Order: sequence, then C-alpha cells, then structure tokens
Amino acid sequence: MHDTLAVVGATGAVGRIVLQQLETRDFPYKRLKLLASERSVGQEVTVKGETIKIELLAPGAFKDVDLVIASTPDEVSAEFVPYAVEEGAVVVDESAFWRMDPSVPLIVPEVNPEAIADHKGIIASPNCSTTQMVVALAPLHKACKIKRVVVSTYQATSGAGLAGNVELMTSTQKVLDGETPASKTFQYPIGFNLIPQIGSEKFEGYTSEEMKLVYETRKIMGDDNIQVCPTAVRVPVTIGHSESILVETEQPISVEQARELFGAAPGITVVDDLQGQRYPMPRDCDGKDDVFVGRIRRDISGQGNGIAFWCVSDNLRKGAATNAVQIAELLQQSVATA
Ligand code: 2RA
Repeated sequence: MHDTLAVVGATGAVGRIVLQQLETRDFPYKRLKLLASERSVGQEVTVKGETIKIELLAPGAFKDVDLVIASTPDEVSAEFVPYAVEEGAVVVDESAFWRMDPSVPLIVPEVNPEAIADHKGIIASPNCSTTQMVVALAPLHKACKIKRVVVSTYQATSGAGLAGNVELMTSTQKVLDGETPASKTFQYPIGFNLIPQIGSEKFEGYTSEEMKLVYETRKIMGDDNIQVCPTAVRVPVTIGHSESILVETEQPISVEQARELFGAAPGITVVDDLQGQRYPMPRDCDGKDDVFVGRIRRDISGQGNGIAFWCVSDNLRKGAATNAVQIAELLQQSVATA
C-alpha cells in the first residue's frame, strides 16, 4: 500500500469526483493530504468520514507523500510535478502537460496497463475525448487492426470545468429571458448553440483538442500508423461527451462481430437497439464509470472494411477522475506484488 496519498486540485470539477471515487472504490491509504492553490487553502473537505484541511501546493509539500493524483491546469502541473517527483512521490497527472513526453507513460488501464511499468515518477492520464474513444477502439484494433478513424465529438461544458457549466446555465437563461448572453469560458454563447472550436489552432486548421485525439490515440494504442481525422464540438450539455466514430479496419469486420467485441471488452456497456429506441445518451451516462457504445452499423460509404458507432461517456469520470484512480489502483497492485 502507498501510505500517504495526496490529491492536488481537490476542489475542482474533476478533483471532487476523485475524492468520491476514493470513497466508492475504497482506495487504500493510511493518510490523505489535500493540496491546492492559495484560494482553497484552509477549506475543509470530508473524505471517508475524515475532515481534512486543504494545504498549500508548494515545494516541500510532497516530502512525506508516496502517491499523488493531480487535476490541475497544464501550467500548474508543469511547475509542481518536477518537485513532487524530486521529493519522492509518484504522480498520476490529469493535465495535458506531460502526456506526449516520451518518458511518460500515457495510460488507459483497459487498453495499455503494461506501459505503466516504464514510469519514471510521472504517469499521465489522457484527454477525456481520447480516453472514451480508445476504450472503444481497443477491442476492434486487437481483432481487426484499425487503419483509419473519423471522429466527431459533442463535448459537454464541464470539460471546461465548473465555470463551463455555470456559463451554460446563465447563457441559456439569458436567451430564455430574451437577452444577449455573454461568453467568457467559451468563444461564443453556448446556450441553444454548438461551437465547432475547442482549444486553439494547432495543425493545418485542426485545434489543439482535435490533435489530442490524433497523437494520444497513437501513443496509447502503440501504433503510429493509425490515421485519425477529428472534429471537436462544444455542445450545451453539462456532463457526458458523445462521439460519432467511423472506423476502417485492415481485416473485415461485421456488425455482429463488433457488437460481440464491444460486449466482451472491459469498461464498455453496449446499448444498441434502434428499433427499441435504445442508444447511449449523456443524460443516462452521467455518474457512470463505463464507456457506452451503440448505433453500431456497417459503413455503407466506403469500399473498405468499416464500422460506424456512437460512443458516450461521463467526461468527469472515465474521461478524467475514474481513469486517474484506476491508474493509481494499477500502481497499488504493482507495489503489492513487488
Ligand atoms: C474539454 N477535453 O472538454 C477538454 C477537457 N480536458 O474541454
């Protein structure tokens, strides 16, 4: 067991769910330390019946810490992770800062748990839209080798933190009141709207959010030949990212085979009955840890072997907090068997 666990960013949208997950999954530790920026220091949070005061995230804070689960902005992660590792802690980091560093494993426990063995003190958890997609792609890739993926995302406002959800509510109310909504977190008012931009331009007209789907997918799946064409869209939904995914495989794949592969894979729930009007929707996936897959169809557009499907997951859970706690559980197992 890791004796002292630290959670960094415990008061954020994801950090709060990390703490819930420690309770519901009964994650073992002897002592829990909560660290955050100056703004939250002194606040009290109750976890597993114990009330804990938030301490300042600063050099020296990790001297007595074995394991860290961190959910902070990239720039905060860039600064604190090196000194946390220097002070002897292993860090499971949910920010984007370390993900593509070749010395840092990028882990989705259902897909590449073995890669964790190479860690040098930092383990990264992927972007939410990548995590749910690779959980769904992994069984198809194993059976039929994926050549190409075309994905359009429908991403919830909580992907931009608590402020994103507040902006959705105020923006929607303003529209209902006949007023002009303001927009601070998003580029445009999100109430009654869709915004086809998440992040800034990164490569040939693709955004940073879209290029995460390209680069992170290849790293996690261990295959640089997988071609990904992404479009990422912000939608007026508070929790649950949805994705429309078209996969082209090297070997033939049937709808029945895809349904069986999804059904047998860890972390996937299949909800696929168009006639019965049953398919995954964000409102049904909110608060659940699985990745939900439905609308499984043959690709009727191409000459190759293709499958189209719809995939939904709670972006704050499997997309962030749950995946990070699962990574920490993997580390616990390796400590227990060492
Ligand atoms: C978003 N994927 O939805 C981002 C959060 N990491 O904005």
